[in-house]
Amino acid sequence: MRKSKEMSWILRGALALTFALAAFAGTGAIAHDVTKDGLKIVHPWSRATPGGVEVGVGYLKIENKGAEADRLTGGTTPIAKMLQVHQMTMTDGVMKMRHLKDGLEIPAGKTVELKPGGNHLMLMGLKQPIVKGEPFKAVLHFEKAGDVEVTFKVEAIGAPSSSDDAMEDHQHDHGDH
Ligand SMILES: [Cu+2]
Repeated sequence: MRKSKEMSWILRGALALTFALAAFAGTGAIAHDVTKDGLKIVHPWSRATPGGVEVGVGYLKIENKGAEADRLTGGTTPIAKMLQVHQMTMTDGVMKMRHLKDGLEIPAGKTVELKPGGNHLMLMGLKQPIVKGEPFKAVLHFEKAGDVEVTFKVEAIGAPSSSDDAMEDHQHDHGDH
């Protein structure tokens, strides 16, 4: 009798754990693509920052399915003082970044990718560290489409890439970039 009662508690425990894991997996895979006025913002992601660092990065893909070009001019986020669009260029082996004050063109029918080693969003004056696994919100400003609210998924410090698919999430903690 006593033994079967124990068994039933173990089963209940296992069942509760299964549900908890299912719920966790549900929130872990962030389906956070946003579409507005023909612009599709695909998988915004960022990297965790070491303590004391005041800048962070943001990457995403923008698909312009509309008939007109638009421009990504910048944005805002509660976690930093500024969110700017930066261009990355390589001149004689020296990497330089430049604030694109007039924004980045998103041509009609084209996909523009902001990615490591290329154009990116720069968060300046971080008010708090960016923490792996803790998404943050931001509003992107487009010349024509206006404000678009997005959520950035946060990968490890130095992560070279990111994926929406939890099964393909590998650990990249070696910090080279
Ligand atoms: Cu930058």
